[in-house]
Amino acid sequence: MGLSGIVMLVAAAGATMTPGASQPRGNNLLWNGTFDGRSIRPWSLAFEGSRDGGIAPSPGELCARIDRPGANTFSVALRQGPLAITRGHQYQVRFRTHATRRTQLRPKVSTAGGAAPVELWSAVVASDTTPATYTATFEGGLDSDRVELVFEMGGSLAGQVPLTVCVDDVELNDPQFEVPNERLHPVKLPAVRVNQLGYLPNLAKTATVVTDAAAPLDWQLLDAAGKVRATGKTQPFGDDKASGDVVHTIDFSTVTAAGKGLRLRVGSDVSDAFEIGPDVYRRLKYDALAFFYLQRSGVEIKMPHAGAPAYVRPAGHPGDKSVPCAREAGCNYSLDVSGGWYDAGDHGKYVVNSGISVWTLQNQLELLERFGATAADFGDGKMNVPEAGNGHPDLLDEARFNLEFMLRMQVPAGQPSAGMVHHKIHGERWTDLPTLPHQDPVKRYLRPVSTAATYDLAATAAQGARLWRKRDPAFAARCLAAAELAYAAARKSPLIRAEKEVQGGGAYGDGDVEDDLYWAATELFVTTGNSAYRDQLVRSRFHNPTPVPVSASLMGWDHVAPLAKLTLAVVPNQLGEAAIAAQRAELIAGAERFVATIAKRGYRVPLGDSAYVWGSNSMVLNAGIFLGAAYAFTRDVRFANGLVESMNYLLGRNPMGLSYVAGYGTRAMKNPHHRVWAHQKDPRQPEAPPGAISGGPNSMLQDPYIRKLGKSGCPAQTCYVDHVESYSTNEVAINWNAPLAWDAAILDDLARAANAPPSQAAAAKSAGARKRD
Ligand code: 9MR
Ligand code: 9MR
Repeated sequence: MGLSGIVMLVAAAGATMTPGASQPRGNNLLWNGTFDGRSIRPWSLAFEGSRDGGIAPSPGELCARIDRPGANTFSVALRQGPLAITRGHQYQVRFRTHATRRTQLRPKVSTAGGAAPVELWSAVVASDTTPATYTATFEGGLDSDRVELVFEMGGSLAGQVPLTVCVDDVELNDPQFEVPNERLHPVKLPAVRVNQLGYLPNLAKTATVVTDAAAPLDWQLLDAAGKVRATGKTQPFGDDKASGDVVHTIDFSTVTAAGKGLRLRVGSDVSDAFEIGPDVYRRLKYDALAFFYLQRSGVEIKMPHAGAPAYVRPAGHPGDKSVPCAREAGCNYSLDVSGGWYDAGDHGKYVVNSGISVWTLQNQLELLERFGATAADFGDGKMNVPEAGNGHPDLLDEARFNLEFMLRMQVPAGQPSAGMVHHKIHGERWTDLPTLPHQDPVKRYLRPVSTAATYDLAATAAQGARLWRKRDPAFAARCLAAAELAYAAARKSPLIRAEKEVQGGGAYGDGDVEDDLYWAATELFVTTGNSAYRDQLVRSRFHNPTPVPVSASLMGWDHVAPLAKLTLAVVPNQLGEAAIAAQRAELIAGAERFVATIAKRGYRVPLGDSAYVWGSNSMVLNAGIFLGAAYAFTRDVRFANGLVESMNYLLGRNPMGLSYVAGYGTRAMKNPHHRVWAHQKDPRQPEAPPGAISGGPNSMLQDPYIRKLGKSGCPAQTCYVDHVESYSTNEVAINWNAPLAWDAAILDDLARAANAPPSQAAAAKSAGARKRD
């Protein structure tokens, strides 16, 4: 099991535990120490081999049946973690135990993972047929949020097997532990989960009900007055691994009449209210973009563009007009890297993440212009931006605001790495929450150049060059020159990796730059028609994949091959009809896989059902881009419905019963990890603005706040908390809001009459929905 590393001791190991009655001292850090529910989560019980034992059914306690004790004491182990321990706090361990025959247990508190686990406390206690309560205290010897409590029961500890050992009422108490609010006030959710914003009349309408009923249940669709508008039967689905829920699904697609304040009822459970109507995504498609204005650096954020006075603020980081190289960057100039968007809840500006975000905004216009009916909705004067009235599409103006920042990150002529691009610019340490951008006291530096950042500037600027060619030829020429220079520089320095994580900024370490090269060559080819770029792109392993690799459907800041494919498939170019058709086919195959996955999930998401990554909501949104594009290429309504289902999940049809988009839905995200929208930490600051989307569930639980919530082993879709401190599950970011804008814009486009897909009623096999007059 690989646990034989060096164990450092920071407190007395083998300490004594007193049997006998005792009182809890302080608040309990542990979850489910009483083992009252159906599941032992967040505990886990492990044996050396899967046939060495198991859980012995015994309601209200945890009993381990040991058939074979294994070689080591830890060969049988019940554990809960990660837990957060604070140096100097006084901890008390309490639990009850009994066993079918005399045996021993070794409770222990130690850090988990890493090469050298640190043991904070342990003891060996006896257990037999007479239940006994044990108590011990110890002092927290270090600060760590990776600690676990383990009961070792194997190896030499075990008495004669087979035997059954039980524990119950397990507590790890700390008088100074601040019990998280989420724990003191758990939210009671409706069992019927819906898209809290609403549904488009001509597309699929589905919901999910949490119930362990075996047979189909009756559902009713209620209007705002409580009148039954439609009825039908649920479809039992069963255990849904990604959510941990047992569910049925509801299909009410045949209901096409518009209405507001609608609810779905199953038994006595009633869903949150929602709407059916063609305008459901009308406002969201703009609010998702308004996020970018609020993230602007270097300019005053003013009304009316700020949306509400609470978001008005002075220009952030005026010092970005002259930022020196960090020592590690190996240069000695300062650059004007002002402007651009702040990446996320932090005030770093990162070229790699800028690349995909700018591209997504620009691609939204490219796709709508060619396949949609609503490109003009993002034209001049249509968005709430200061550039409205300048004669150019507002969407391009917003993208340009960051593109211009990216251009400034390029190493100037005359320097040794001229043409390369600095990976990022950020402070030398993290600032506190909240910190207003104009009050940030931390020194900021240009970090070293990287090949990935250089290709990503090349790609995005090449795309910008074709979009601005007729609109602003001088700017277009500047973009193209920068792109070609960057491309050439990166070809000469193909292996400059991003530096590893340093204080005060995200890493955005992109291990493989082959996809970035493919993307840059592709954008340059589509913009210029130059055969040298074509020769490069067709050579890429990402261009002609055999067999269809994940790269076809995996899209993110470090997986940019799909961006190239989307460009080839959307923007007219000279690659040749057959080759373009092949790229479309690959994107469509990716979308087909998402459609197939959706059908296998209780909450109908296009994601796997085990681990969800940091920013998982963007995986859903980027799957939406595949689905939306596949619909544009094929007009096959299954793809449009796949996009709808993806959005349903994000807008409330999920096990958290939460809309991850602020301002949209009855229970919407409010408290993102953000240095301005930190209302939860400082009531003078605003909550998240409408249209900002959270990164969402992250199975790795990579921040201390979520680690206090007893979430270890959480079903993927529940590894989340709407709390300002939870930066690994509840931050916002430009590369997450960009696909939200894209998806919402395409959905709104689908809803417009001129472009409406065939009626859902004809396309879908209805699951028992029956309309009433
Ligand atoms: O606030 C930072 C957030 O924007 C990043 O996504 C995250 C991971 O890089 O780091 C956050 O900063 C935390 C830092 O990593 C550790 N100390 C606490 C910081 C919270 O503000
Ligand atoms: O989105 C990024 C995610 O894929 C990484 O796993 C995570 C940790 O490196 O960082 C995320 O990006 C953050 C960045 O490093 C700093 N600004 C906030 C970003 C979103 O949390």
